[in-house]
Amino acid sequence: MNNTHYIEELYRQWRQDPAAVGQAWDDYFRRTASSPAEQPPAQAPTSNMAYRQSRVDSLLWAYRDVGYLYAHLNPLGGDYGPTHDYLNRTSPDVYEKLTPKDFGIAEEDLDTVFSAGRVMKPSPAPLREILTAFQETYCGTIGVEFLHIQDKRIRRWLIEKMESTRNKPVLSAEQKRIILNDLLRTEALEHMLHQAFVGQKRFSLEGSEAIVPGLHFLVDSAGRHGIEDFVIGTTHRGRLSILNTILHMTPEEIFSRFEESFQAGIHGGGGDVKYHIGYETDHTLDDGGTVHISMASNASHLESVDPVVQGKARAMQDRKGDTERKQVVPILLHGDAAFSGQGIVAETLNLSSLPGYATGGTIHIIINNQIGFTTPASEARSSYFPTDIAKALPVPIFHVNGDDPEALVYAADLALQFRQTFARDCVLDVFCYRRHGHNEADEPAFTHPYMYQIIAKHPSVAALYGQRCAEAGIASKQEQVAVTQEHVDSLKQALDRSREEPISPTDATQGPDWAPISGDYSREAVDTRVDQTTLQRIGLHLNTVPEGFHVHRTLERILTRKRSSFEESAPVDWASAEALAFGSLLLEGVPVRLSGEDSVRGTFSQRHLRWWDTHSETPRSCTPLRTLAPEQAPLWAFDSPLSEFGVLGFEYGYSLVNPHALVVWEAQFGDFANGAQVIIDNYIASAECKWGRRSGLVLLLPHGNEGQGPDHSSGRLERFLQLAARENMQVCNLTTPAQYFHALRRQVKRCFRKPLVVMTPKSLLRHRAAVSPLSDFAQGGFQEVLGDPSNPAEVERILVCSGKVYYDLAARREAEGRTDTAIIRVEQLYPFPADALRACLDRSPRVREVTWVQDEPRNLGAWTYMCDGFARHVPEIEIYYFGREESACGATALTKRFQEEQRQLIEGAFDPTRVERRASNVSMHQDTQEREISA
Ligand SMILES: Cc1ncc(C[n+]2csc(CCOP(=O)(O)OP(=O)(O)O)c2C)c(N)n1
Ligand SMILES: [Mg+2]
Repeated sequence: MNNTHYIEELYRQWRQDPAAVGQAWDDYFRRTASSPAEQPPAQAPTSNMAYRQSRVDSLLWAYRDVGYLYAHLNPLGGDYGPTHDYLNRTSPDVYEKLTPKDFGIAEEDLDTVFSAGRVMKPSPAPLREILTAFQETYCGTIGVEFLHIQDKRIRRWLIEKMESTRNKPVLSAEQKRIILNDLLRTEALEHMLHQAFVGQKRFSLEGSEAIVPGLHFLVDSAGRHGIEDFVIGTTHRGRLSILNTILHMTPEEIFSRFEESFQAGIHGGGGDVKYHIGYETDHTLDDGGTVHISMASNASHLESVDPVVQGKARAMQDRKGDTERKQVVPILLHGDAAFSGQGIVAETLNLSSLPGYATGGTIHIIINNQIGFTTPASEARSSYFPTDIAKALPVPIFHVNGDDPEALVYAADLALQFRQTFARDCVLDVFCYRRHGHNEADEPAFTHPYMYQIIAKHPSVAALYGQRCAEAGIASKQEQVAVTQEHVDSLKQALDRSREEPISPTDATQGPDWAPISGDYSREAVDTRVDQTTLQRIGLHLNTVPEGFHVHRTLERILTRKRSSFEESAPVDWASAEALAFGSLLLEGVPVRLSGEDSVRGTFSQRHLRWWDTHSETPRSCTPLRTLAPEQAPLWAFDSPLSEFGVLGFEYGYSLVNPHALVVWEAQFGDFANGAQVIIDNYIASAECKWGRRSGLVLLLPHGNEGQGPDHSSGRLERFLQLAARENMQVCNLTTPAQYFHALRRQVKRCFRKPLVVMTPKSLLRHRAAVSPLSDFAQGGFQEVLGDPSNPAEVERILVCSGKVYYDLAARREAEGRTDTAIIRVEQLYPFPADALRACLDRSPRVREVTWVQDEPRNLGAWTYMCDGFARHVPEIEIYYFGREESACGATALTKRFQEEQRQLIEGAFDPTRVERRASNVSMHQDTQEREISA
């Protein structure tokens, strides 16, 4: 069969069934729409055409698959290791090569006409032309990884977008001038800071300045995409330039921060370094509209702000009712070393599409300067690119040469389109370099002389782009010099002005929602009561299974029991108290958000916020707290992924934006909260002091030495108490359901917000005595200290304790029929309840000493804190310790040993001879001889 016959035959088949001839010929025949014999292609295919087209198809697919390996990504070029093997670990031969020969395509076929697929133009066309098009698309200054995406709709969408544009921007002269101006302006600012504040840390953006026009075009496109808010989280690198160019912080303010010439004592705390500060602005768009841009304050701990930004964005979306999550867009900037090195990145990526945490997609921008402080890429990661971790998600990764700002502008736009279309993250890996050392006092040539020789000779991003613009007639060299001079002059004037009249830091506000609740900590009581009828109504609703719904038999028994106890106004247990707090708040219009590992059911099967129908053949559930009343506030309750750092960071971020919701994070066991220690130390405890950021977040940490071993016994109360200062948060160890109820309600009823850390019970969830009469919910309120009703005239000794040990002590006292010992419970440990304690102790004026009893080992729990607290706040009372000896692991896992320890603890507490009287509240160091119980 000759060529014409071959095509005629295909054409005949196509007329009968277009699908029979394959995509390429289908396209071709559709376009020619008449007999190919009448309009033969320039070069007709030869006899084994179908096979050869399949080889071409394979080669073209390989471009899509691994084209990025051959893209021109590294601005430092071949001299500094070829892009495709810059890790220098393996021979380039291990990667698929994109040569026709490697795909069994003969040299002569370069001029044969083949199909290039549905999208790419020209097609059909000589292979030579097709390959040029693919080379441009996949191996230019953008390399894209997208074939790890399983969803064929996403793949098709990307192919369509990329092949129809050849991954090239179409920018007007005006747009190019904007890019140039951004680069010149950024360079001028960086140089000015360098000269004016020699050696001061600013973490220069030089080498990665393309980030600025990239971000600029991104925020400028807000109107087109219906975006109202961008929430940015960024790193140290280039933050000051970004603050100036994108968030419009004036140079005067930036300079004043370097001079530290403003009034000291921000937020009553020490403030923070300038490259951690948050800021916000209303950015004006071309059409006259505005987009709000906020940058989150962040701790030095790289990437720790990632989940915080997600939480903020989610809360903003919830506040706006942005259910499609298209109006609020998070942008995260990362360093290359941090992105691949910090586990929180993976945790945050994993949140991205979960029902409780999705934000509709984040634009990730990696400033891939090929180094982390002194550590080269080859020692920073085991993956090829720093972004490989993101391939866990079905999202594209665009690697972009940072010397081509137009490519970044294009890729950023595509990323945003992708995000708005698929509600997924998108990753931009900006391949660049770091012109100077890690910071301005750092010498990079100690460790990277070779790299820095290349960098020294490498023209700046602005210089290279300026050259391009000059050649294209966009802006002449002279014009560029004039623009730079203008920037420099205006910066000089700003510097002079800032020296004459320093600008105090104008940190971002927390938003108008905070206005009514921006008071300082106060002990003033708030009304947290709920009338008994409402409580009963809530209680009955929450324990009534809807008609036709079948809950698990065990749950049914529990619900029946609880229902009748509400009917009879019987005492209420812990889980019901929590449900009453949630339910009453929801009815009062306060949204409640609870998340934690297995929190919806409850780790201890105590909560059951959502019921599942055991008879239904398809999953069917109901959440009674959502159906209390039509006008109630929303309940958002989610089982979190198995993450502490990420999820707590998220909930913290959420609480920053929505102070009118009760936002609660629960650890599975309190012990696991230490996986989120960075969020606890560097945000929850210190954000107000550093950045004036307030939060009413609640942490529930199941706590108690109950024989479950070292890692299931402690919410690490001592750590929170050590972090407590200047009324930065509230730390509670509660013992009654009513106290818990009032503490939760108090949290959103006050005119201020402070984080609330609650050590929550485990065995007390089902302890007969750990119940509260319904009247305690309808009357009174939270009490910092629970006194003892014993007859003061009989009291000879006072035990002070906190948490579950109270019930053990009380049971022993009752068993012994003792009336000479009072037991006082400290429910709120911080802020220190000096007045409440004194009021309880003063009931027994004869007793001027107390014994602190705790079930945590001596080095843990509240002992050292209480010892110091008594000395400082209640010096008239001596306090002694009785409890376990110190322990390096916190708790025993051996049941018998635990029981023996516990027996000694409870018996010994009532034996005054066991407690040696020493002035232990004067100094812990003096009383190491003190007798303690020994296990
Ligand atoms: C969790 C954490 N560990 C260590 C540091 C100290 N540190 C600050 S910047 C930096 C290097 C970061 O490298 P990279 O992420 O590539 O960003 P670059 O500075 O290159 O822009 C290190 C180790 C830190 N800030 N946070
Ligand atoms: Mg780096």
